[in-house]
Amino acid sequence: MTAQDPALQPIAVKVARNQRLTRDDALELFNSPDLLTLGRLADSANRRLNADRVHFAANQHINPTNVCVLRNTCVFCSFARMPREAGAYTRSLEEVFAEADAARDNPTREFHIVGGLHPKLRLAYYLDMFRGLQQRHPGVHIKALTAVEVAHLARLEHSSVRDVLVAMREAGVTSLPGGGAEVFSPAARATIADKKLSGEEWLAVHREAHRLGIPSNCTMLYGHVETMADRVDHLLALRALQDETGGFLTYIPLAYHPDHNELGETLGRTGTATTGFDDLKNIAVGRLVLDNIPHVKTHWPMVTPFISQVALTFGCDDLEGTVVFERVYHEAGAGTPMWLGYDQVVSLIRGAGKEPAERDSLYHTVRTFEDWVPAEPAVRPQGPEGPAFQISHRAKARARGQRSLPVLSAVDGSE
Ligand code: V47
Repeated sequence: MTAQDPALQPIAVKVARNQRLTRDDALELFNSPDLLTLGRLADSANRRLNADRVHFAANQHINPTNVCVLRNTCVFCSFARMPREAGAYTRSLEEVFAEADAARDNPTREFHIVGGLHPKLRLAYYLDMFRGLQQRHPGVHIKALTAVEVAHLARLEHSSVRDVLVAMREAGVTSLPGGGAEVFSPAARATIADKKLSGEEWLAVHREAHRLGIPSNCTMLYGHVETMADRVDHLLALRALQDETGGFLTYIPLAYHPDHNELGETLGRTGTATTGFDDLKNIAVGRLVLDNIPHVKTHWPMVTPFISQVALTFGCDDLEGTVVFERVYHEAGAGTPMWLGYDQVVSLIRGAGKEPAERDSLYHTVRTFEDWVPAEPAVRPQGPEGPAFQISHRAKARARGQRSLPVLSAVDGSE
């Protein structure tokens, strides 16, 4: 393969030979403007691992609380609230179970449960939630609590991370989501998430989970104050832990959204998100550097379904699923729908010339689509003006003023 950017030529040779890339190689990749070569290299690396198959999960997001002790120090986050701040909420277990009952009308196979670091919600609340969900929805996997939440619960309980993880596993948790990693660079972390657990501590929680047989995902938040070297060192730290444990299932680059948060205002970036160019580059470089992580996932709520579809030929083999309902990025100004229909996800994957495969949280294939006929014709997912976009403009305007959770009109029908 000939690279247009000559600096990529030696890397192309290594990729063809399936050789590990160095720190300098990874820097060249991030610094190169030759996006199509990056895409072709990452596509060939992905094909070696996953052929034409693209997985997706029929999943439901549950955010039990947005109250977070890091509200004032994680300046990139638009989701968190102080306990008495307008828009703060904490769900009772009955409310969580009622929300999860929506799963009965959807082909849900995964609950994705993350929230704030509540100062008073104890481990027992979460364990009762997991047990209750398992009892009510025995076929649905539970992917729950970021490393940050696990470490917070261990502190609240005067317990160890290991004991919290064991209790979570016994209550039905099958894997950990990859959030909270942000970017490990101490300098960038001091700017965007000063009081959050350090990169080393984040890695230590995942190491412990992997030792206990709990697989996990990993992420990197990009597009804020991080340097290219920060991105590379973050990926190398993930790769090193994967060499040690083999416990990461998928890597998900997360595109920073600057609306309704202090960092966006400080940077003067309100209303502008990452570029499609950088979104695709992060997918491609992630695939090339993380040679030991089996999957790379594109998170369409952040980068749009259109970029996610293109990402499938830039090294990505997993398209974030139905995502009923996404709140964290929509609080930060994401203009994407709050969910996609099952058939829309399958159509997006098919439309990229790939073979869709529905999976569970652990990447077991649960359905393939050789003889599939869409229930509805393939549709272009609607943007802010369409009915699939469920945050009303009135609610959004309110949220802008007072950081309150936008109303989900499909849920409460109030707007
Ligand atoms: O850690 C918060 C990010 C993460 C913003 O494991 C923001 O399958 C952009 O854990 N702009 C939580 N990002 C989300 C998460 C996740 C998401 C998708 C898939 C998986 C998985 C896990 O959301 C946080 C942070 O990195 N985040 N605020 C923002 N303004």
